[in-house]
Amino acid sequence: PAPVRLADYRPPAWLIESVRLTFDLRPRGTRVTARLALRRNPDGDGGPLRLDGRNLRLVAASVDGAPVSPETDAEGLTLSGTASGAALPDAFVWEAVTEIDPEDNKALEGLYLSRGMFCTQCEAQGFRKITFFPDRPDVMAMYEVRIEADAGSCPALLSNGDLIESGALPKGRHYAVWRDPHPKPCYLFALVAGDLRETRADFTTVEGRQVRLGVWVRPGDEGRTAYAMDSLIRSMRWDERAYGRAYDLDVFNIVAVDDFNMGAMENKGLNIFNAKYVLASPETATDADYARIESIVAHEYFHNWTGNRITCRDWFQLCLKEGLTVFRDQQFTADERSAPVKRIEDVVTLRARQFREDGGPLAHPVRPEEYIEINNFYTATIYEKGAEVIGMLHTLFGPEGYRKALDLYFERHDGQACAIEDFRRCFEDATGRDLTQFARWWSQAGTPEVGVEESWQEDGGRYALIFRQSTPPTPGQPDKAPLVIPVALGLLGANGDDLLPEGTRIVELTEAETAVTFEGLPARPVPSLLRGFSAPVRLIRETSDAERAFLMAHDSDAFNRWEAGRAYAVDVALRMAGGADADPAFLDALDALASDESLDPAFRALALETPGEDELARETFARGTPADPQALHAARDALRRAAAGRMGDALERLHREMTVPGPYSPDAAAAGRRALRNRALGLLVARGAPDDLARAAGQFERADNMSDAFPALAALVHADAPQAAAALAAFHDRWRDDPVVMDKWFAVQATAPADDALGRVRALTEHPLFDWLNPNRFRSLVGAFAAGNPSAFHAADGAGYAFLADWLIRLDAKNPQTTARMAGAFETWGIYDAGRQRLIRDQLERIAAAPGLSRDTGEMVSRMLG
Ligand code: HT7
Ligand code: ZN
Repeated sequence: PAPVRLADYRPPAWLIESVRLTFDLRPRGTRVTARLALRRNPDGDGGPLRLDGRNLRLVAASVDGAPVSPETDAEGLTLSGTASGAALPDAFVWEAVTEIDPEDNKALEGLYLSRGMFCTQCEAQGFRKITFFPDRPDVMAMYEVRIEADAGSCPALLSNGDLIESGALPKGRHYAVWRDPHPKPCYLFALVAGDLRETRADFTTVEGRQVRLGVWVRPGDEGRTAYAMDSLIRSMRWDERAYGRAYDLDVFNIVAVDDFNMGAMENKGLNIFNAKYVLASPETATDADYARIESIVAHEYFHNWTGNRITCRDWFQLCLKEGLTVFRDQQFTADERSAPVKRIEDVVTLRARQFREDGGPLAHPVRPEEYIEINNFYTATIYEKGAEVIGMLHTLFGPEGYRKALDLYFERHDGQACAIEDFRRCFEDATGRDLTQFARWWSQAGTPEVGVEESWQEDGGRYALIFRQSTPPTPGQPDKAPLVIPVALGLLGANGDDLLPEGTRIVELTEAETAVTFEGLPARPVPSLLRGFSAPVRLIRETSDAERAFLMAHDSDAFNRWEAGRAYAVDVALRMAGGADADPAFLDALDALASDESLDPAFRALALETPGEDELARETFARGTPADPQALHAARDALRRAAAGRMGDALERLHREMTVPGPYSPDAAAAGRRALRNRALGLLVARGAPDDLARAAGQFERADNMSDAFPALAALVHADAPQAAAALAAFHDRWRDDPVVMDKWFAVQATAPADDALGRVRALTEHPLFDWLNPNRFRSLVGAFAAGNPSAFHAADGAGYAFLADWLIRLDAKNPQTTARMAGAFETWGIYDAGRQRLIRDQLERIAAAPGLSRDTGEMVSRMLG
């Protein structure tokens, strides 16, 4: 298929004033009547009416009431004139009846059935699977939606906006009519119909609007909605306070759905969520689950202004809504919980997902310039690097400058479909600064590298830092230009005090080489660079173990304190993979940090986290050697054993003392204590003495909440402890009817690095609860194995690769979106030895040759093959 290009953007030929949809819902033959009031766009090209449509059966069509027979093809229809052969008038009413089959829709795009519940997913281009329509985000219209369904199986009928009418119909059916007064693109349309129970709350906005909030779930799940509702209310208040943005409808509904390709969807007034990101109770959800629910609820709510009120002109502008909204949800979590802990977590994710993507064959700019399938561009680069770009604007202009620019953006562009240039201009107009060079962050792919050299002259206390930036070539972009890189830095004296009067200074790198000089320092300082990870770059600097230990102990910037420990841990693990012993000085420094009671337990838990095998593999490659997954796995294990051996007493104490009295609460302080306690448990189990295993088994047995139970189960299973089988059986027996919890059961086994790991995973694919058409379940087994069990997935005989490829080929025929996303497990093929590279490429070629391969997976595979 030919790519769609940003350079080819043209305004729509036709605009839509209003949309009236009627759904006659039936599992096997839903009829959709669409009435569109169309008007020629004076800025358009004057062409015929082209409507997108896929997998639709056109039953009838008319123009101003007169039947027409437009030409249809696989991608839609074209209407050149009226039934009488006359040219189309400049404004007319198009009406079409189409028939679709929700039950057969396993791609989960458009209208589909999820365990008897009708549900839609229209972003990015799912609306064209519901009716013929100009399916592009710059066509915005007001919607009125009438839903008719069986009253017994579908008592709840929901759509966007406000409910204006409902009632009974003959033959046990009923109807509801919803009207959304805000013009929106069709990707924000939503409909849900099913047997759902509502948890209600009332919210009064700062502007005095009374809003009815609802969280809708399956009967039986009502007891698990409280945290999502609480998160929603806190998000609404926060957006009023932090951005001056209030909610704008009388209803806001969230619905939990079992079958869902992604996390959640911000449809106007009717957010649809993967059930996994709504449902939580102390017994079923871990602290990490609670935190994830909070941030996803916030993210989707924040889209109401950044995405819905101001939307994207075209899909190349996706980062305009996603990067900005991720940045906003990160700010929210930082405010609600701990800012340094949140920053560390975000950087861990950024490196694990985005740096990985940026360093491989799937690298692309934050604003891509072409795509074959837009669903393949809901990536870490668009989301996470997109958020980093906004974060750098926040750093460069400070909170006041940032807020002024955002206020201007909302004022100037409310109700519009915008491009990155519109957003950038708001910053330029609000601050007076030209952002031409900064804009390269949106157009240039790849992770910039910043090399640092130092010089020191005793005489005059003169210290200089020379920064050299470069960005490696990426597919389609061999040459890169210098970026604007804000580097937050501090200088530490011998006793650990900050030497700069302002503590942290922001230095802007704009050239390939930038020198910064400091005068009058009492002694050679220790630099603390890129504080708070002020830019998404790889910092490259010769440093010593002693300096890292010093920063771990003294840096006033919490992020860099953690960063020094992480970089030191990576070095030690890689030296161990090369045959060295664990460095005792590192273990001492780690012990000191983990035992420092002046520090937040959540921070200490992060400091105790061992770098992952994928991180170690990519770092090995960055240092010039192909990664050996089994050697890295062994080295990581050895490091954990050594840490547990050295820190045993401290870890036992942490495990004993970091308990949380009273009933379970998901608040950040309690979660932080549990995180530290569980980190200690994990290391103790790595030590592997019978007492250590018994400690984990005891925690599992006594646990009255999932945050205690699951880490204990994971420790036992991953250590292949004798107690693991009984614990897995008990967990299975208790939770077999609960899909969200059972996903954990599959995932914990899929990620266990046993010798026969693949055999165990294969056996689990035969388990009666392995429903491969459910994306959560598929991800929890096949996806978790490929992404979370590196030593088994990268087995030298290639069996792990063949297993994944088999499943991707099978799933692709049903659900291309989830398949294409998971194919990214192969994206790091270039960091391994020639043998593994060959084996991976063989599987990619096998997938590419599969008959009927989807456009989604085809694009991913061909980009990976290069
Ligand atoms: N804007 C949404 C992204 C999305 C999506 C969600 C569910 C299923 C398919 C989807 N395609 C795109 C989610 C978000 O970023 O908030
Ligand atoms: Zn989003």
